[in-house]
Amino acid sequence: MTIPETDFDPYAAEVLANPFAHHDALRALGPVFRLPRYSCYGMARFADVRAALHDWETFVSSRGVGLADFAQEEPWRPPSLLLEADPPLHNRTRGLMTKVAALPGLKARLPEWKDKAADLVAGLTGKGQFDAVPELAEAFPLGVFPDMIGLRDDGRENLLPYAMTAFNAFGPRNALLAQSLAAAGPATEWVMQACRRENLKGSGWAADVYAAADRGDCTEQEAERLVRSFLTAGVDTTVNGIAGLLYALALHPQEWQKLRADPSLAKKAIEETLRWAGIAQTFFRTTSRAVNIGDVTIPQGQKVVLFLAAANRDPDQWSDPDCFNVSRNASGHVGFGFGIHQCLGQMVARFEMEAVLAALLAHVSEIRLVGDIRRRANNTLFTIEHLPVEFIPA
Ligand code: OVM
Repeated sequence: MTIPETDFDPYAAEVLANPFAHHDALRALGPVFRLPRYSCYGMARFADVRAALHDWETFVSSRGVGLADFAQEEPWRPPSLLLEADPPLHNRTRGLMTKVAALPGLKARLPEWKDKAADLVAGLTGKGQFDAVPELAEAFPLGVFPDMIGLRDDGRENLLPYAMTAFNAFGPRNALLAQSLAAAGPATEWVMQACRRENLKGSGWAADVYAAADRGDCTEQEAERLVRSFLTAGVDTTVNGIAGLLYALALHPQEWQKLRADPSLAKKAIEETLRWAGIAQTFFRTTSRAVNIGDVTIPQGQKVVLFLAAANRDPDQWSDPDCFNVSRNASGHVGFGFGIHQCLGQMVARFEMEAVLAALLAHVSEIRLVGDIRRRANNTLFTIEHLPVEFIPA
């Protein structure tokens, strides 16, 4: 059978502004389709996206998890030793980083994070209208994450522009990428320098990575690049997780009141946000061999774009998938990916969202959307740049 083709452009401005409007059509094409515009294949159904993420031997990461094929073109930065690596290298780096980011150390920080979130939210409650992106969604992660890493104090404003570039770089070489590369040159250089042992604090996750190098689990150069993974993946993603949570709750006042009436739904509400918000829209894999999907074949050496956000709203997997429902069991979503590359920092993201949500439940009775949200176009992330709200005191 011939593979369905579509002239759909995932990176058209109008699509980046509202990707969900196009996902029904993508899922309807079949388990796999071709996007001749980008000389790649795509999958948008939950079962197929999940199966591809699971099969890391066929759908490899070492040729890049964006459109660029590292076997054909030079990556924009030295490849990540985690994200853009396959076993056996990936097993070693992932094992080391999993220990650094282990749950007990993270749990120990939660009380302090909750205090910090409560202070921030209390300061914003009853003060009238404000932009919840800079004042909360950015302020909170920037207030806790760089300190946990042990990052230098000066220059932290470079983290967000750098991350925007990194996520744009998973897409095509379009105007968005060109603009962010041009704008973020110094930010990228700052991040590279900030990852060096001599520029980091003596304690924190970065110091723990260098301790692994001292034990011989990785080289000094590898440690530097692994610290870079924390800084690339850990900031903009959680900013948009928190922004997505605030937006979802502001947009669905009845869901917010359900949560207030039963705060034990908090964890479910966070998982539902991760499913519904579509923060990481897409990631790619490259086929290491020809692979049959149903009655069609993807040849070897092909880029495949996995529409994670479409999978997370597949009606064959989720009932009433576009509906944000805090009492839904959203576990099993692929918002953090799936399989051996599933987000290493997912518990950091959940704990940050939990701290913010607990603060909202303690201080706020109503989250009022008082204007239009604005998004910042990005080739991978579905971002919120401006979220005008008012917090009514409890
Ligand atoms: C990395 C990394 C990991 C996950 C996401 C990501 C830019 C980067 O290892 O550099 O997004």
